Amino acid sequence: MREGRTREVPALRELFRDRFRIGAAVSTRVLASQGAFIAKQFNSVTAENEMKMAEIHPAEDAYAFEAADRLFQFAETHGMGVRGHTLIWHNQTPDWIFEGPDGGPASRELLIERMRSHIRTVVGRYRGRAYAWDVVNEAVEDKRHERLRRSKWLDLIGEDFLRLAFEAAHEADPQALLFYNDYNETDPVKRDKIRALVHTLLEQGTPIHGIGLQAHWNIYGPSIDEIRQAIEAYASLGLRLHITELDLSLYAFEDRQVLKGRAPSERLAELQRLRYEEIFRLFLEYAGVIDSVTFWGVADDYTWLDHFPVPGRKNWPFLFDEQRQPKAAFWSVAELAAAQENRRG
Ligand code: HAH
Repeated sequence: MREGRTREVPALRELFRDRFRIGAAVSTRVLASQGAFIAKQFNSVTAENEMKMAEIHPAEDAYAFEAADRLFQFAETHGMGVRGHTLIWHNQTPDWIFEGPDGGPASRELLIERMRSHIRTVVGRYRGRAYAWDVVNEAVEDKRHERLRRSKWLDLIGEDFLRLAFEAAHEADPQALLFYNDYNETDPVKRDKIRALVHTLLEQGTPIHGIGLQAHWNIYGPSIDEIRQAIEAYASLGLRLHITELDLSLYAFEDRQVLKGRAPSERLAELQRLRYEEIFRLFLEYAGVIDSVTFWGVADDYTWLDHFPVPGRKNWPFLFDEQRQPKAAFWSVAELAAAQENRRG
């Protein structure tokens, strides 16, 4: 397979059909303008923001389901699955849920009841239609010597907020696969904390079925060896793995240089191609435990990385360029999938 304008562009969803779903994080805006492209390339979608609690449940007695309804509708029209993201998180969560009737913090009982009610309502509405949910997002602390991230969920409910959230989700949709999702998931110290947390949840009989590796990586790291060790560590719990938010930044994490508006240099593009190739080779090797690989966006015209962690730092993290044309990295990944498919016969 060679780069070229005349050659027909294969679909990722077909190339990986027998191995894992290929997903993209989207908004209803992106669906409206790029729907045909997304439906051709991907067979899973995730709402980048529109199903987060602050958006879907802005006030105690108000839900805003329109965007999520449209996402499910789009997915079903095009034979795609939906990964629900996310139920319980410390970010993009509305203040009202943590506030008591007297203006002080909500009591443990009240917060548990609100959490259950949120999960029952959202998961229940799409019962049988989301193949997986990120039930709890990013509850593990990055600092080496602390285990759980401090958050209002932890402060007001205590550690069992995680188990309670998974139980509520399981009740609302017994078919859905329930995930714990986190970033810096290949860092050995955080990896072991994530594994220990999920192990404890399993020991308590919590209905948890998988671990989501966000995979916000860059062209310099993490190494394939670190990624492999994380996959092995999580899979050894007997759980399914989803790659939930893949993007490959062209910068080291907090690099302050800005390649403003210009296309990346050939050197960076080539590094990115090589990284995508080795990463997908590894995913294919672990296709027995990885069920789904979702990119945190569609193409280089829009990515959250343009604003994070360095505001105004344009990034090009995907397999498709700003015109949605396949990049060299796309062709390498496609070639890899096709070659393995041939070998398998
Ligand atoms: C993710 N956090 C979230 O899960 C997702 O919902 C959001 O749209 C973007 C990224 C990642 C993250 C990070 O990589 C570093 C620090 C904080 C959060």
